[in-house]
Amino acid sequence: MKRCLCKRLQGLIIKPPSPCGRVENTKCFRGRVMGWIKKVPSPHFSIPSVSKSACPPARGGRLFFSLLCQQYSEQKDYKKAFTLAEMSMVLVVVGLVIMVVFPALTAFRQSMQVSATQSNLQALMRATTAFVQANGCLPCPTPAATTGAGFGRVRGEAGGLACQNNCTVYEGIVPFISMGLPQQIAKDGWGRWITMRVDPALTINFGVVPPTALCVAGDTTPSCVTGESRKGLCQDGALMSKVNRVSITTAGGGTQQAALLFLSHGANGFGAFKADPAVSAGTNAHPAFSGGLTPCSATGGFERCNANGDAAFIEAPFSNDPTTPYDDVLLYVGRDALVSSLGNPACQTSW
Ligand SMILES: [Ca+2]
Ligand SMILES: [Ca+2]
Repeated sequence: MKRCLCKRLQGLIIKPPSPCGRVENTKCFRGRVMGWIKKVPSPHFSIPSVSKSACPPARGGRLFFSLLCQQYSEQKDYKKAFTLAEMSMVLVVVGLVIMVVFPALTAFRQSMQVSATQSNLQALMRATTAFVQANGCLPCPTPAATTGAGFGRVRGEAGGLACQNNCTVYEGIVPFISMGLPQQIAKDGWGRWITMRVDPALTINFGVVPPTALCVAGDTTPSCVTGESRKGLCQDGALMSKVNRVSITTAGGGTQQAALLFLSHGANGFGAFKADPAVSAGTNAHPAFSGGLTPCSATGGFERCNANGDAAFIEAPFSNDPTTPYDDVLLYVGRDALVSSLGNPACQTSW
């Protein structure tokens, strides 16, 4: 209200035919009466000296209101500045807010990344089950060094079959295109490729699930042994190859075998493939670990064990020990659990 009143009053005061402009005219009034009222100018507002001869005649009461308005404006300008004490208090408050909010935001973001990772791992497992049901084999991983149109497809082949009885690699990135998935599902919550490992014996085409006839000469071997009623995934475990069969050892616990494993290398990303279809082959192998990390052994260096390319993996509790950290996230399934998920418990045998 006060400011509005001032503007209106100034509008009445500053009128032609003064030879000065609007602002200069106000300064003229101010300069003329400064001596009359003995008022000391604000140090925050410089008032130029004005010759009384250059100023128009004063207009009584309007001059008084003009001075009030200008002083009010000076006070407003003064209040816009902060003192050192005020700035210190603001900085302290901002610091406290950051101390409280930033850790909470960081924890929330990490929680979301872990949740996204687990969600993607579950989605991959469900998609694999559907792939097996539709094609009769586990999908072979895409070699991490694949480039071009084969990237994201089984065996890294653009025009290949779903089941070709032999994988080019047993460990690689998820063939998300062949599995009908968007690319982001093949990555974890930190944006890195999820590693996929399969049992080679279960990537062989075993046809219909469950089998409906005896194996005969000419059927695919070794998934089908002549005379055997069980084929492929349903084959007698004693007749199946155990070469490169996936095993997972729980730190301080036992070891179990798996048909399939998906592995996120966690927040630190140690060992994650750096696959990129745009780069040349040979540059996408498991990246080197940072120096000083404990080598893979039965007692430590478990993340190295999960990125050394062999079929043995370790599942351990979280650790932020700088020499032997562990934040990997694993999801795996045994053969019997897989065939059960397909609705074929009759396929279960010793394995
Ligand atoms: Ca890790
Ligand atoms: Ca390994």
